[in-house]
Amino acid sequence: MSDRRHFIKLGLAGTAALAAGCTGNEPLKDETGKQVPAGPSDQGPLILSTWSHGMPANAKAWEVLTGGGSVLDAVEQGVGVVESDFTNRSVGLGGLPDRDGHVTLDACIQDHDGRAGAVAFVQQFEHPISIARAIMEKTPHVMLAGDGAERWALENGFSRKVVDIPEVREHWQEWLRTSAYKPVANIENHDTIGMIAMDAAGKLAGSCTTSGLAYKIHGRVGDSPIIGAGLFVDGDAGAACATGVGELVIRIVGSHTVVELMRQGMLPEEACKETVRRILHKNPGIDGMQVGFLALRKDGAYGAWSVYNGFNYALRTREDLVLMDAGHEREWKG
Ligand code: SD4
Repeated sequence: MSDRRHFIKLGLAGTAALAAGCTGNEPLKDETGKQVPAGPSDQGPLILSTWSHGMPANAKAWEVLTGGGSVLDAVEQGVGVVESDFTNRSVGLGGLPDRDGHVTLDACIQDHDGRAGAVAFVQQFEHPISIARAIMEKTPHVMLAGDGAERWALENGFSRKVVDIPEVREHWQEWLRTSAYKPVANIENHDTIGMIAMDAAGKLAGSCTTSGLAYKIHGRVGDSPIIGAGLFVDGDAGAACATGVGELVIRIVGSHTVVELMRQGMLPEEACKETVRRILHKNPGIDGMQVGFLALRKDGAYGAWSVYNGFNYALRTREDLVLMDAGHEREWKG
């Protein structure tokens, strides 16, 4: 299925609808009416991002790529749009805080050749994804965390940004009344952005950025800044990113697993499905915890799969501009 080519023509109506906040496009469907993630695309750049906030992120990444930027520039600046959207409660400084009331951010980036940068547990920076890239390009390390990462960022041209959002504070104060902690990611709209992209020459890159699970223990780091867990890119095989309860993803090094399965010949959707099934096999008791994977094979084939319904992803190619529903293992009934 995923080897077939399905294109949606992006006409003026679609563009206008996108500006108005929706695509106006029908999802890609096969002859039985089933929605299909399709590829490969030999039509030029291809950008995939998790969730509906992937639409504006993809738009920016597309602008960067078609304006002559590199695929690494595209995945950095693409997710940067969502980091700067302070109405977003799961990415960037507008995110929900940890149980002590601090918004702590995680991000990582990786290029075609596997070079990688990551930042974890940082506060008061608008663009953790750009700090991650700077760590990759300017240090001999892959990841910096906490105070040290903040100090390094300040010494390397990044500035603090303090954002106080009354709605977020009230939400946290409300949470404090019970302090009940049950991470039901995505079902509660707590949605990381992961982006994986390919340029016209077939070069891959990926990025991932999040404020992490709401009301986590102060100091907790999820999968999103961990290369191999929240994101993995290997230009020889493909790229993958993850969203959902990070602990479940870290334990099986999820994104790396997806890429390795594609390397062994699986279609992207099959690789995501197999990885989701491995999580369910290892954690039979999970209830309501979402995990989703999004994958791009080196030839442009792509696919996604999640534990529960509700996970969607944004696709941008020359002809496609659409939000797709991922396939899933289980129905979430709320
Ligand atoms: C985390 N994976 O911190 C992130 C949260 C997330 O959709 O992706 N939510 O565990």
